[in-house]
Amino acid sequence: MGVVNVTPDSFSDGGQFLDHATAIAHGRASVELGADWIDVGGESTRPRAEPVPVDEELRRVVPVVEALAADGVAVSIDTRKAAVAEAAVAAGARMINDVSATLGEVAAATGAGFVAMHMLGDPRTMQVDPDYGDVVAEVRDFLVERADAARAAGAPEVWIDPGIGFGKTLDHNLDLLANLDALVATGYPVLVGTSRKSSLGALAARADRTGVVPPAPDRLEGSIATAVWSLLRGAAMVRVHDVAATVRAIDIVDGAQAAAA
Ligand code: PMM
Repeated sequence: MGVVNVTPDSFSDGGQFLDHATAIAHGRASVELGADWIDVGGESTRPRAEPVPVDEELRRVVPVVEALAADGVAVSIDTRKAAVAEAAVAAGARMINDVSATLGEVAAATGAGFVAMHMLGDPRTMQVDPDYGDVVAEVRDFLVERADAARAAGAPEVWIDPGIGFGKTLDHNLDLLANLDALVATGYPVLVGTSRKSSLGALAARADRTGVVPPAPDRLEGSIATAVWSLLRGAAMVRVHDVAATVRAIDIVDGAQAAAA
C-alpha cells in the first residue's frame, strides 16, 4: 500500500503532495512501481497534530481519490471522519482506513472495506506517556472487538492494524512487531505501517552509533527492514512511502524463499 498524503504537515512527506496534480501523479507512479493499493489521506495524524476541518479535508482528498479511482486504482481513504469516508467512497475509494477504528458502520453502509487501526487516545495527546499492562494483548483485544463489530454490521472486508507509533513507545512498537503472530492468529488480515516512523529514527541513531536521528525521508533501511519483517511474520500488507525500494526488497526475499522451498 503506497501512501499519498495530501497534507501540508505530515511528518513523513508533509507538503510534498498538497497540490492535487502532484498527488495524483505520485499515486499513479506508485502503482507503476508495484503498489496494489493507494492510501489517500488529507489529515495528518502525527503526534500533536491539530484536527483538520471537514471541508478542508474533503477539498484535499476527493479530487485525488476520483482521479485515481477513474484509472482503476484500488484506493483507500485514510480518514477518521464519516463524511470524508462517505464522499471518498462515492468518488471511488474501495476501503476506509480509519486510525480511530470508529467507522465500521460507515464501511458497512457504503460497502467499502474497513481497516481498524489501534491508537491510544488521539494524535494531540497519544505520545504523552503511553502506558499498557500487556501491549500486545490490549491492542489485539481492542482490534478484534472493533473488527467483529464492523463485520457484524456488514462491512465486506475487514483488516486490523496495530498502529505502530500511535500512542506507543519504542518498546511498545518493538513488542508489537515481535508478536505480530498474535494479530495474525485472529484470522483478520493484518496491515502494518512502520514507514519512516520516529521509532525507526531512534533505532537508526542507535545502530550507526553517532546518536544522530535521521529525518523521516532518510529512514529507508528501517522502513524496509520492518516491512519485510512484518510480511515474513504474516502481515498481509504493509503501508509504505518508498514503494519502489520496498517492492524490490520483497521480491528479493520472495526469490530466496522460493529457492529454499
Ligand atoms: N500511519 C499513519 C497514517 N495512517 N494508517 C494505518 N492503517 N496504519 C498506519 O500505521 C498509519 C496510517 C501515519 O503515517 P503518515 O503520516 O506517514 O501517513
